[in-house]
Amino acid sequence: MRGKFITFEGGEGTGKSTQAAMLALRLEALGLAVCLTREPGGSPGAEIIRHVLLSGAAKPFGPDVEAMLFAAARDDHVQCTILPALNAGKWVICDRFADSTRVYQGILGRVDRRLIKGLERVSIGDLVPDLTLVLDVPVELGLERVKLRRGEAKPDRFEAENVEFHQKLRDAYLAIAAAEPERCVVIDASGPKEAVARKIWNAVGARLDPMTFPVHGERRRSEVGAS
Ligand code: T5A
Repeated sequence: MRGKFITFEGGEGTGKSTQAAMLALRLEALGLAVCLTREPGGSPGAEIIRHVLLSGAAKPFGPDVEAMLFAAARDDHVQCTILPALNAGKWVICDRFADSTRVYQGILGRVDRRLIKGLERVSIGDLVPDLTLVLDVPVELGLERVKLRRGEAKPDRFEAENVEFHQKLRDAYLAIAAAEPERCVVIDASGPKEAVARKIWNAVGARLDPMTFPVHGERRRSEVGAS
């Protein structure tokens, strides 16, 4: 049986990486096989492109080229990591996916919609997430969290943009979620980590019902509790 594909989306510091890891643990506790991955990156080739993008080395070439590089990374990631895992029956949890290109390059970078669509067609084909969790926090809170975590280190290519950029980012994600309610759930991620994790678990349960997914390992549903 094909696995399930869950993506986490949202602006900087909304807690995507934290919550993706917490969800992975919770699914594993049910005995499910999980592949936790991220973009840009998630495969050896894509991790090399990640470095080029986040260092800012590609910025002088403009948003069109950045969009092409994100798509090239995604193509490698889909072929080498995501599809093999789904075909093996794993639950794939991906920290950012195609919505990030739609928002950062398409809406913020003003890359032509036809180019974004064409790149999606080439890089993901008909692969659509079963569920996209859009983590939402006020911009100032997200940036504060990122700043706290960064300490004295330099902000990356996108963290360095101004507050207006991040507000547009937030609005764009909410617009995608409103346009595709069958795929997306918006999660208010401004509370403590555990409270956010509970909201996510409820959304995953309501949409994908992991408790009924066949378990191939030794642990059975009755053994893991359902708190
Ligand atoms: N990008 C990516 C594009 O432009 N186009 C694309 O197609 C793709 C795929 C990726 C960058 O690339 C851009 C978008 C990004 O700018 P990244 O380094 O992978 O860069 O960074 P992000 O994905 O933006 O992730 P961040 O690490 O900035 O934010 P997260 O993952 O949302 O947040 P997280 O979990 O790392 O948490 C940040 C800090 O907050 C704390 C955490 O402990 C951590 O210190 N935290 C909380 N604190 C209090 N309460 C909570 N509920 C908290 N949750 C987390």
